[in-house]
Amino acid sequence: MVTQKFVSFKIADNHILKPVIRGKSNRNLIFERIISFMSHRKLVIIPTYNELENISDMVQTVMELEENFELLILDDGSPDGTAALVKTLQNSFEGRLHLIERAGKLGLGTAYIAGFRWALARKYDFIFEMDCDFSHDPKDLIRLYQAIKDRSFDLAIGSRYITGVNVVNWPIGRVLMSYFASKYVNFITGLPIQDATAGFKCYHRSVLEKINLDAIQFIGYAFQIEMKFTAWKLGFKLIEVPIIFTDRTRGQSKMSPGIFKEAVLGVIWMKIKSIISPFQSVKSY
Ligand SMILES: Nc1nc2c(ncn2[C@@H]2O[C@H](COP(=O)(O)OP(=O)(O)OP(=O)(O)O)[C@@H](O)[C@H]2O)c(=O)[nH]1
Ligand SMILES: [Mg+2]
Repeated sequence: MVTQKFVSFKIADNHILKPVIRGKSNRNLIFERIISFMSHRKLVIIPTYNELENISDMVQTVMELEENFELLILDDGSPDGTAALVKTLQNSFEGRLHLIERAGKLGLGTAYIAGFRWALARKYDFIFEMDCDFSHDPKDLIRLYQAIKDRSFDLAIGSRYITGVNVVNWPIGRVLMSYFASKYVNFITGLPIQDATAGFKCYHRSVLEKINLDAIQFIGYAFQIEMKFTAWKLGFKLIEVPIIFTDRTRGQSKMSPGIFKEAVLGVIWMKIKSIISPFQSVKSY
């Protein structure tokens, strides 16, 4: 026999096998658990702006991974024709490669918010954030998923700083800036995460359902901090998974001084806001 706790875990975790019949044998439940893992729907969201040199390899690499990932490319009208190439690739990966096109460059944060809404409306279970420039190794998607698939944690963060400093080919100034940005975030907000600006993540859908996406206000690195801070304040469990981050070898960086300034001031604003009006969750789907 199994405990009540395990039965309720099954009900909460699986959309397809509901309802779970109480009092089943251990063997049946182990079997159902395996089916449950296999039936998890996983969507990787990749925002793109002028990623023509990377997009084809990226799509191919994700599609060939052992886990069954779907991809949502969120392109902001890239002048280099990234979206047109995605449309061509869709013929080879029907049903697994999705595309949202926006008219102009509206920023990383709003692109992800649009992607999260799309994913929630379509009942994906695990929703990933990843860059298109191969700074994040697509193979690590599997490790992020494995870190939270049994639901001991709710949000997995691919972390450059949990085991030393794992950054390849960044100038030392950029590494120091990124490393101390996380220390600054820890100091101001108390967020217990070593890599606060990390943009390689896996959310269980429950996190995105509870966060009031309308209230997320930042678009660059501050967006990444704001999402982690909000999830943590709402009581979700975060885990850092060590990754090696490699600087892009193809295409142009979109990092700008404005993004940096938003992060520095945004962190202080986030902390003040959390004191004067504590976070409220929403159930929007
Ligand atoms: N849709 C959309 N995607 C964006 C925008 N800005 C950046 N991106 C994408 O977001 C991801 C991260 O952007 P990067 O240029 O690599 O920025 P970064 O990772 O902060 O900086 P570097 O690694 O130094 O280049 C990439 O896939 C970009 O194409 C934007 O305004 N809209
Ligand atoms: Mg990058």
